[in-house]
Amino acid sequence: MSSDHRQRALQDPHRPLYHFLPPCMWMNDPNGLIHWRGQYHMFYQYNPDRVGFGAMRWGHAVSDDLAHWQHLPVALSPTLGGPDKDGVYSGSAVDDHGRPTLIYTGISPECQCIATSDDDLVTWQKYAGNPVIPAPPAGLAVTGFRDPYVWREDNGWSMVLGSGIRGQGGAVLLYHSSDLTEWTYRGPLMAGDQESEETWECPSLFPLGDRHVLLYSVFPFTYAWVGQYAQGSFTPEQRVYADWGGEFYAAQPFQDASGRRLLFGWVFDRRSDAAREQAGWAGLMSLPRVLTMRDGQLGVSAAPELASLHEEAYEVGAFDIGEFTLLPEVCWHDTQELQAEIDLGAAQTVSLIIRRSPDGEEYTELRYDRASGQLQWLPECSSLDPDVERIPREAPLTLEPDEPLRLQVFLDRSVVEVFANGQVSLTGRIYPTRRDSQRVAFASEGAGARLNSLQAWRMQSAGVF
Ligand code: DQQ
Repeated sequence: MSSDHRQRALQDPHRPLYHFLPPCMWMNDPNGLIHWRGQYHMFYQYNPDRVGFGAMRWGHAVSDDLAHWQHLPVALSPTLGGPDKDGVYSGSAVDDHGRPTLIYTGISPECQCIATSDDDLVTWQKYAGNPVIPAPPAGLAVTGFRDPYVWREDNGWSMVLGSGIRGQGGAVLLYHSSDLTEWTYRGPLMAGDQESEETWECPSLFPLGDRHVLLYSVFPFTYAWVGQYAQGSFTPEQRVYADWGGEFYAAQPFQDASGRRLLFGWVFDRRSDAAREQAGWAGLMSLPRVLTMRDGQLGVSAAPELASLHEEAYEVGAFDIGEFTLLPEVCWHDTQELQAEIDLGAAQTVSLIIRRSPDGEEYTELRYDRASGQLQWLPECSSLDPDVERIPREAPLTLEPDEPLRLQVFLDRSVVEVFANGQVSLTGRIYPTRRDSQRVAFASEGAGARLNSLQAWRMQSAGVF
């Protein structure tokens, strides 16, 4: 980690303030998420050598409230001559009868390893018998073999591994163990249908309400199968995105002491390699989300603890939205949470417009389209920088006849996270070039859309800037 990069990162106007990220350089996947003795521990893929991928370490941070974070020393680094000599890739954490244990992938070749800690997760000892799973099952032609996610089951441990079977498609492999060191292959839990041979990365399986959810990632999306799981067999019912934006990847769930199923994902960048190097950093962690299951539908909302980041509050009274209303200049920031409740009336579309320059040269639009029932992310005009990728996305959002549209929008400089009606989330990146691209506006097509309320808070730093 160089002080040049750190200086550049500190000066970058696009670097978020209340999302978790390392001081500079590169991060990707969340790893080993665990709620341990009242504190949230987050590990993550980290490369302090360059603003790009490389010999990966596990960075480490801790939080009392999921909102404010503190950096801890790097937890795992490659060991010369060891099975992880070329990188410590993604994995998970478990509480093994009071002993914190990490399960992760070593590479070249891919194999699974474990490490334990005796001092509340700060220093880690790699198991002398690593790798605990040295190679893929005999006779299985795999495209990948990584990212162990482990949970307690049947007086022992189950593991899903990200894989793909040649000629067949991406796959999730299931293993079982009684002691975390001896593992037995149980078969593919799920395999693709030749849609693509790409490895299904970072899988996880967990119960939620009366269903199970199987998550996996194929760049750039994290997918979620909702289905039923019993005795080592998963019956899929419906596949959705874990987040409907295009920059949320390798998401990992975990359960906290209250029983909530929380989710973090890696939010990656949409600017060029040269721009990242110049900025001194790339990659950040999403805000924590709470997953829910309602009538077989996966739901998501922002963790309520994020309210502890609120600073100054602002409120805008109700008004009829009309064709276009630019709100007065007063209170808009690039680090802000907005909560809007909108009655659609007879309108066909209604839009919340953020990060708008006064003359409308730059802006980002979030539009609900009633006919298609889609919440649309429209970043085409979000930046005047021609090198920034701007990809529209949409999320299905079903509103009951009198149900208002409820948007919770987190702006953190280049990061936007949107949560709608407890149903969907949509994460996106924007890189406005103008300092005055701060304004908020509403627009609608058709009659009768009304803003019932708009609350906004300036957000304080997560403590890791
Ligand atoms: N990133 C990790 C892999 C995983 C991929 C390495 C997903 O273990 O498959 O950083 O982003």
